[in-house]
Amino acid sequence: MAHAILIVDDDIAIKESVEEFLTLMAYEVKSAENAFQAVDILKNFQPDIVLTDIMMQGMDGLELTRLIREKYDIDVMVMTGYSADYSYEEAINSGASDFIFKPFRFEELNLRIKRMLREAAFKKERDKLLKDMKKLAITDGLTGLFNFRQFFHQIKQEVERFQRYSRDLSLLMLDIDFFKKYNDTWGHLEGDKVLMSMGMIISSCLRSMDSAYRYGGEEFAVLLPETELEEACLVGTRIGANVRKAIFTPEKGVQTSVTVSIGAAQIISGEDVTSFIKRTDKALYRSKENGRNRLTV
Ligand code: GH3
Ligand code: MG
Ligand code: MG
Ligand code: MG
Repeated sequence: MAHAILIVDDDIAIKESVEEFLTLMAYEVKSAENAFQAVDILKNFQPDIVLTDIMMQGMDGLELTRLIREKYDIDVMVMTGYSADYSYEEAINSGASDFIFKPFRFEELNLRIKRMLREAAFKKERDKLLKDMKKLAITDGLTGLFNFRQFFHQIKQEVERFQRYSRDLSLLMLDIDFFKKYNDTWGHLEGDKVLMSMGMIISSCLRSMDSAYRYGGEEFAVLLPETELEEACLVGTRIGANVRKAIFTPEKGVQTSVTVSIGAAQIISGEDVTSFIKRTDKALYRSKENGRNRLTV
């Protein structure tokens, strides 16, 4: 798709000649005779680049540049005559990406535009990569839940909130029952499918503030901010019931299911992250001891 450029210049001769040249270079071109007109056009049309004159009646090009950079992710190149008082520094400080002196050769303008487009594409790719990597760093690859690292990051923050503002905080720890046997019977890959489903089941039971983590191999944690123990137990019970209901088909003709043991706890005053986790883990251990497939506080 053609890149789009908006030209803003109150000198009609310049505006038209630049417009003609850039159209010839296969850009999609629009033009405005002043900054107000440009602002109006930008409401419905966002080009890749705005090429603006500086000295214009009413609103000058630097003000227009600031306005564009505030509102849109559009690169701006400013054009100005040698005799004008505006400096390169002023233009850059206003948010312009580049600066060109009039009169310029079209060849130079085109090279500068191409460089801006290249840099914009590179920046876009870099930003996306950074965003993907940030997500990857906190996500468990198998279940799509948050990972162990993120669990500690988040629980530390929540416990701090509790210590400072006494906000309620509850925690669930879950461990699949006899999962080693499931793997031994149906194979590790089938076990992985159960873990993936666990991710979906747990997520589907959460409220908007809650967050779920793969704590370890087949162990999960759910953080429930602003939640008292009783409410946390309801969430946990719902997860346990939905796990029981899920049907797995590890082999043709075979239908099976799994159960999960859950420990629940609400943070109490004076407790730190470690003891809060330990206490929840103990509740989970009691669920295991008392026959599994249950929730214990
Ligand atoms: P229980 O918890 O009821 O006491 O019994 P269990 O058999 O589940 O015991 P435990 O929690 O100690 O077992 C963990 C098992 O989970 C061991 C391993 O085979 C399995 N496991 C851990 N991580 C993964 C994984 O990423 N994929 C698969 N398929 N299995 C895993
Ligand atoms: Mg002018
Ligand atoms: Mg385990
Ligand atoms: Mg287990």
